[in-house]
Amino acid sequence: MIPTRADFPPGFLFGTATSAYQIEGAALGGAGPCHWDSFAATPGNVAGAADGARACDHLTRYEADLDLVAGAGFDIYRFSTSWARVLPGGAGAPNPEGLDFYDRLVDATLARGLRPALTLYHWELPSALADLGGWANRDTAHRFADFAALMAKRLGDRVWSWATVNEPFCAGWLGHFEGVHAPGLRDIRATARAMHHLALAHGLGLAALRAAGASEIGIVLNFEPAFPADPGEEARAAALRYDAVFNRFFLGGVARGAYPDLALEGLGPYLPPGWQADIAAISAPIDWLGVNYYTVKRIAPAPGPWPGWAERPAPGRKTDMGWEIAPMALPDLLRWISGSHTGDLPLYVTENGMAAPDTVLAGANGPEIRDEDRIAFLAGHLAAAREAIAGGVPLKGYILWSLLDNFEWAFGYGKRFGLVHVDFESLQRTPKASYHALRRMLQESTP
Ligand code: IFM
Repeated sequence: MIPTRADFPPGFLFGTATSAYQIEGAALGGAGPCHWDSFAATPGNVAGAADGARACDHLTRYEADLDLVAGAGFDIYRFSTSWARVLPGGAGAPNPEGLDFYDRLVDATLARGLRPALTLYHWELPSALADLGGWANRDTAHRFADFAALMAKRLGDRVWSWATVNEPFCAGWLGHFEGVHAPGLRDIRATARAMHHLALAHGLGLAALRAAGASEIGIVLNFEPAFPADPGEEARAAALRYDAVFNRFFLGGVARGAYPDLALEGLGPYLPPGWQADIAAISAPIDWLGVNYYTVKRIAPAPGPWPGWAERPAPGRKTDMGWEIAPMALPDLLRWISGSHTGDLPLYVTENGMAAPDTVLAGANGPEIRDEDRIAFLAGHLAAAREAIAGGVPLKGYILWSLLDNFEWAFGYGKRFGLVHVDFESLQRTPKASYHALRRMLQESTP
């Protein structure tokens, strides 16, 4: 059973999240090209040769989509702003249509009594900056700070909270080391530089937001607790390396002013000269930390050069992504983050949810999606959040991924994370059973 609001401390906030490229329609509204457009246009990169050109057409349907957020009784709407929509050339002249869109979106969010939680960068790097080396080029971090200042100037009087970067691990490591995200590189030197410059972008963006008078500024990091796949020493060492790169690189930089030694073992030789001088900006105080949590990993050693790890198949129940369902690891993760890195800093679960096959049934009053598996997933994770709070973690809110089925990056449109089903032919939205279950839970009492 899903816990009720009354099971959480007074003032605890609930929200749902989306991101620009995944829902807006990147070809609409005068947006410039971004590196996800060209990654998707390259054969073999995205399932079904899909792209974000139309996505959910949120650009024109945002009012109805916000009605769904408010209709469920959420407190927060977490969304991101497309850098390429606002600055089609990455820098220079803004696209007035793009700025106007985010202006209207924030106003429409507020008009429904929702708190707008804005993430500046959720991966759509303008192609003009990608052409100059993208995140491997230090200058990109400075251009990001300019973008942050522009957005704060325009929206700073109304946005409730700001996140600089979403999941820099994905943009840095998956995009430059594993090649499964834009820009699709497999190069350790580019990886080290991209990871550091993403951290620097956070630091410079944070300073730019503060200088523009914005408040409630944080960063959103993703975490995957890593367990050795067998009892051997080599598996233990491989899991520790995975943990250092995935879970502790950005957290260490931001919260402790230090990248972990186990990550520096591999990445250190390729970091840009003088990187240490950037650590002060990277570790400047933030107001909250966002924790994205989906799963855990079972790690085995692998032959070959650093990092020498391999993921083993998940045991037990899995989501449609093949991700192990592990709510029981969430309380320990949150306790570890606050206990060892962030102390009293407010934490938010900024993403949690599952992809499910979601069969559409013909109900008496129209299509129905009985996603009982998603309801069970959410119930388990909300119970885990309660356990963390009871254990003293300063967890202040819980945001579900995602409002809508959307463009799931390299998986195209085949993996459905939404509380609301989207028919990608007609673009019709249909709230799933999980949406209705949450609506009942959220409306039982108000914060
Ligand atoms: O869809 C993504 C999102 O863009 C970032 N966090 C994880 C989600 C599910 O894979």
